[in-house]
Amino acid sequence: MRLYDYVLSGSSYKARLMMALMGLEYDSVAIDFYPGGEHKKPDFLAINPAGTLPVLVDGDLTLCDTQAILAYLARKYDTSNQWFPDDDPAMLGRILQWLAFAGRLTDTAGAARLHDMLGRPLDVEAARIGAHKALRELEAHLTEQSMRGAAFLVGPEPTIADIACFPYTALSPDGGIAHDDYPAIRNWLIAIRRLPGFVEMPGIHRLHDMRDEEQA
Ligand SMILES: N[C@@H](CCC(=O)N[C@@H](CS)C(=O)NCC(=O)O)C(=O)O
Repeated sequence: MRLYDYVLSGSSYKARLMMALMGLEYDSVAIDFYPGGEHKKPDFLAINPAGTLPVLVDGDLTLCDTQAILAYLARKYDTSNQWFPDDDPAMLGRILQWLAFAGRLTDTAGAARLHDMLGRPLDVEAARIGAHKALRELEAHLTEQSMRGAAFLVGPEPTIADIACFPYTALSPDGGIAHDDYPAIRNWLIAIRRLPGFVEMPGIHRLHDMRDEEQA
């Protein structure tokens, strides 16, 4: 498999994280998103006319939407049927709902981050208001989940819904959107960072549980 990738892209990181958690090998093709703007140049537009990252190529298949990439990887390569279960219509519906919600996070928190980090023109206050509205919804849902004893978005195990929503939630302080008012979100971010196989990106570090080492 080949992933067209940019190290600071939260969307590309969703695909990298999913493949790491599933133990999948792939080749990364680094695209000079900034400052080169390579994703808007003809060679890349021939691969993805939308000019967005990431793009996954697996044999004859080219996928250009991040959430579609997560769904494909899980259905094709997840032998445990954990990441995108295929036997429960209600769970399918809930997961798809969170994949759509992930798009809202990209368009609000992700956009504010591009504004603050790369100087993208944007009504950044409107983006931050939209991001906080989304995070309040996420906080309320995760609070209910934790009362049910579920650490993740749709149940006790993580699914592609968590992977889709994780990066732009975790990175939102880069766009001026703090996590202070969202304790359930902070716990969820920790639960994901604790998953076996978790990989970092700049701005999202692995959770190093020092207590065991300190006691040793
Ligand atoms: N709906 C797309 C959006 C992905 C997206 O926004 N990717 C960003 C990088 S994180 C991008 O390529 N944006 C193009 C740009 O801002 O020029 C998806 O989920 O795949």
